[in-house]
Amino acid sequence: MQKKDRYNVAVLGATGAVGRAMLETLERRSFPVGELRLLASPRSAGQTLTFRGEAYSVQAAEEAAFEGMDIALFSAGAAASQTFAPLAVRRGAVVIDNSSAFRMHEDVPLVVPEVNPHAAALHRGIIANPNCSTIQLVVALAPLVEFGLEHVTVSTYQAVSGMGQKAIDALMLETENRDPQHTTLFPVASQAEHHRMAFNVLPQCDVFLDNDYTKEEMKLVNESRKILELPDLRVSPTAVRVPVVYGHSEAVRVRFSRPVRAEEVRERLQGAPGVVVVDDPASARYPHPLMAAGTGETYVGRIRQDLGDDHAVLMFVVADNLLKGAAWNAVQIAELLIQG
Ligand code: NAP
Ligand code: 3JN
Repeated sequence: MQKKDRYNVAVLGATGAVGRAMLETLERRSFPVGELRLLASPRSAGQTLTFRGEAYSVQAAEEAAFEGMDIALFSAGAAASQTFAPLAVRRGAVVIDNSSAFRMHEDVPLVVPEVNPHAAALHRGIIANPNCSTIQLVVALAPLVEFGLEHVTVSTYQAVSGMGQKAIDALMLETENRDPQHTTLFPVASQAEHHRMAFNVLPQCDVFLDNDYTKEEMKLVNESRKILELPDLRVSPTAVRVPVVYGHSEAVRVRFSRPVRAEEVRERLQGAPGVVVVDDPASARYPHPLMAAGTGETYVGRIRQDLGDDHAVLMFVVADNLLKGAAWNAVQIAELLIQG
């Protein structure tokens, strides 16, 4: 991208959970924003959002809104991305897309800056941001590739904020409701029906596919392989929703092609980009969602040997799904672009 003092930025989905986190992240990073355009559906047109103490009016998304924009940060779902990304590119913007719309397209880089920053330079107008569960998984796995990654078994514990602002509001209402069976229904495009989230654990994130895995589980498989450039990596996922507001957790078993000690894994992860090792069980120091919430790091702990297999190590991986899992990763990509 051509070097400038300031870059014009459009945020599509600005009124949503991820969009708002993007604005906060741009502000926190002092990103050199010139003109800022906040876009959403026509429902939000005229609504006001604040950026660097200034009020901005939200506009309904349309092609002309991308004219003159250098960077367009998208978080309005896959359908809106399919519609607007080609239009934004046509108007000259580079799109950093948080949806699944283009992630597996061969000519679209899927980027986690700590893992494959080189891929960003190969873009043809669109760069995809991976799924939140995938991002924190690959941040923790990438430093271990040199040990010969063979098979990753991962169970997620995903916060409800992964389903958007309406899901957060619904969890709050359910938690306050005295009827233990009460379910607050909210519209989620991907979920035809859902159960009460408060005081519950649901082995479903996104819709089920013909192979009995959920779409979220298959994102973990396919996106991890693409980012790590390991097309044959075996990944066995289970994605689970828990009544946590911010922060996805993952119990991960990694099997290597040779014997690897837990201590080797701990040493390799210490100081790895974007990773914070928190692993002192005797003092109850291990990662948990409240530790990660509001931060951009990926926390790894409970690193221990598989009792039955000297090729395998277990660990617990936690990150803020709206920051490292979405907004911060997207802004990191934008920072890569402007660094040239
Ligand atoms: P959300 O809180 O429900 O917000 C959705 C946003 O998209 C709102 O600003 C909404 O505008 C806007 N929108 C919806 N349909 C639109 C349309 N047709 N045209 C223009 N704007 C439209 O959801 P969220 O949690 O922020 O997530 C939004 C999307 O980001 C998800 O669908 C997903 O694709 C992606 N996401 C990715 C990750 C990740 O893993 N990297 C994590 C979470 C989300 P209104 O307010 O006007 O309705
Ligand atoms: O459920 C979660 O915790 C993460 C959800 C991500 C999500 C939600 C709706 C649509 C996505 C995504 O990023 O994969 C999508 C989508 O774009 O398909």
